[in-house]
Amino acid sequence: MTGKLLSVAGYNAWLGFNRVESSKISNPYVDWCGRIVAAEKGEIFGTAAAELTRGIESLFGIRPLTSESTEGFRCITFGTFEGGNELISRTFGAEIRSTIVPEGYAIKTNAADGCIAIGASTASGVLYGVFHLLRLLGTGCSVDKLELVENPNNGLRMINQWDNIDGSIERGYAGESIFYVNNEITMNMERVRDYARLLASIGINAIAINNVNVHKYETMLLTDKFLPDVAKLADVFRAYGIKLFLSINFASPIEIGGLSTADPLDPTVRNWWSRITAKIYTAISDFGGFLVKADSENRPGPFTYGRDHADGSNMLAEALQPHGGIVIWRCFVYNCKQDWRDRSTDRARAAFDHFKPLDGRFHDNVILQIKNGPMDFQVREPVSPLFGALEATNQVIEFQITQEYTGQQRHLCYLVPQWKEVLDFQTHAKGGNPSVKRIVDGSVYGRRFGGFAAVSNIGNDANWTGHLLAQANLYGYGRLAWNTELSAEAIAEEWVRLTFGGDDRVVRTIKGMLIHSWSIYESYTAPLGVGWMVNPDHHYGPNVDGYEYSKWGTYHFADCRGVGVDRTVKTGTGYAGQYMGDNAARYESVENCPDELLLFFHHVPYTHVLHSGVTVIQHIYDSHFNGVERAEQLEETWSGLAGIVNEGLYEQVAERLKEQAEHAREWCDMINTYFYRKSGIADQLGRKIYS
Ligand code: GCV
Repeated sequence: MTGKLLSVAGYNAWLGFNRVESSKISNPYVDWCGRIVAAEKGEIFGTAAAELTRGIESLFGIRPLTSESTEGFRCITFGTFEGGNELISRTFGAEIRSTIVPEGYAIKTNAADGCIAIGASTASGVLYGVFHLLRLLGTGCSVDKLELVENPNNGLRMINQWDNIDGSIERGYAGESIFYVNNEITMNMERVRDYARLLASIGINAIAINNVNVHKYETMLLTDKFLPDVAKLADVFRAYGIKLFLSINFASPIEIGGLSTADPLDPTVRNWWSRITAKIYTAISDFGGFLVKADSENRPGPFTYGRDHADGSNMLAEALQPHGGIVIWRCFVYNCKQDWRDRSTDRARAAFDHFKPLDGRFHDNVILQIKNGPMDFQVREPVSPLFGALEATNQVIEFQITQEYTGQQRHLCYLVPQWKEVLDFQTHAKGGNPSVKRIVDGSVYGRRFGGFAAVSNIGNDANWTGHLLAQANLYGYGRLAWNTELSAEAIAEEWVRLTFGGDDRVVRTIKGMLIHSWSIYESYTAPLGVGWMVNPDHHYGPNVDGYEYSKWGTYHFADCRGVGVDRTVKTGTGYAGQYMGDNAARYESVENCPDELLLFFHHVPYTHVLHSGVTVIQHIYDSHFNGVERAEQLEETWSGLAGIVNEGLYEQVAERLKEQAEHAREWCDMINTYFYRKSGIADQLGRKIYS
């Protein structure tokens, strides 16, 4: 199957390494690439050699010789500092070695010894270095004078699969699961391996392979029925330096253990978890640990027993601790039955209200996983106020690569600019101004664990992500998790070059489309921080009052007088007060609140004048009409690449952009009509808003 897929445009993603025309090959390139010198044995070293060989073959059409010495020829060599490779020892002195953390690496062109050397202190570091060199070769960089050191900013760089064992994927928009089919683990390990390659090439080092909503049957993944096959998946990922985690059901002791309770303080429950955990480690000696969604959206959790989230997570942490495992516990906890007529309760407050009081009570091997915003991966939300507020707790930030609320991979929405904004947000924590990225990497509070997690956007579609350009989000997530200083533009450019080749016009055009796409999508779907105007359950398409948890009300509170949610301390839900220092003051004030979040924090009349100089209602009309025009332009811009980019790739994108433009018109009609009816105020420019 994979053989067939390999020929499908997009399957190789950014690892396709388009052939460099022979006339363009400079001799030094081929000189360096004719030989690989590597002496160390081990699975990940084998992966590194295979990837380097495959990349070079694909780029230059030559198969490098692999040997343990140079035999007088130029070569690429890799190895660990202590691994006995003389070229590595000669190239990297003690000073460089001391700057490299376990997964980091150094690459240097050593002219004297005739090698390009990749040195690291671990096999994983070597593999990441090999992928870096391939990236340089694939984007046409000179390798004659390389001298670089790379260390990851984040220790944990994780992917969460929301795959169900029946083969479906919750919020998946690119086909079915590559892990499960018909209530079994797939035996198509080739496809899983190809996914592992993609992930390792962007620095991912952990994966949870099943949905956080663990239903009864999925609970069985912890049992003998499935563990041997789970272990096979772990084997595939191990060869790429990726640890496997399982999402668990908090009520497992009842569901599969035959106990009458899952109370985390009950000794029989604690023993049960210790036993089952030990069994998992017998099957998978380097098992990563558990990912947990508890007391959220009808999932069981410690609240049933009058316990809190520290009690729940610490119980699991104790079971994992002897084996070196960790618990990743999600903070997505809110009352989904909330009555929106009661304006004093606010879903946005929930994560902070639940977890801030528990700061300091979590074991050392518990990590809290916090969604980037207080709600749920909307097109625009403020940053979660928990970042910076938790001083004595390990934490990772959770992003959603799968585009649940951002166009479901039918619309183009490059999310890296959004993630950059979140990561660069200044928290005012610790009496200073550390950004979110420095909180989640663990450096501000000196935490043991930190990093990124994100919900994957892949499925078994031949091009992995449905919308080909959505591959840029997966690529960008990994690159950013590794290096939070990379710009959204630099990541986009790298991805375009690797995927489509180096033609300047192609690079400029696609990069431009990616960079503007979030703002385009926002402009016709989510004005001024209002989200949730989507159809219930599947969350695709416009429906202003449609969201299923808007019990008896809406998430935007539009009425004839105005729109927006009052989240101020003075007159609203008090959410603005969860921020620190100037942030709290800025959001509290209707004058100082940034336009793009105004309706998230304030209920204002339609005639309220924004910093931009136009009224709220006029902004809603303008942004929707402009959004449609810009979506149409995307289609037009792409058509300029017909005959220039690979036809298979071209067609896939053209079809999606056509749908996007049509659909943007529907959004525009629905939203503008709704607000015209509510406000009774017509568009000042006389455009037709009532169709
Ligand atoms: C996995 C949102 C999604 C759910 C998802 C949940 C979560 O509510 O709509 O499908 O469940 O987030 O993050 O747990």
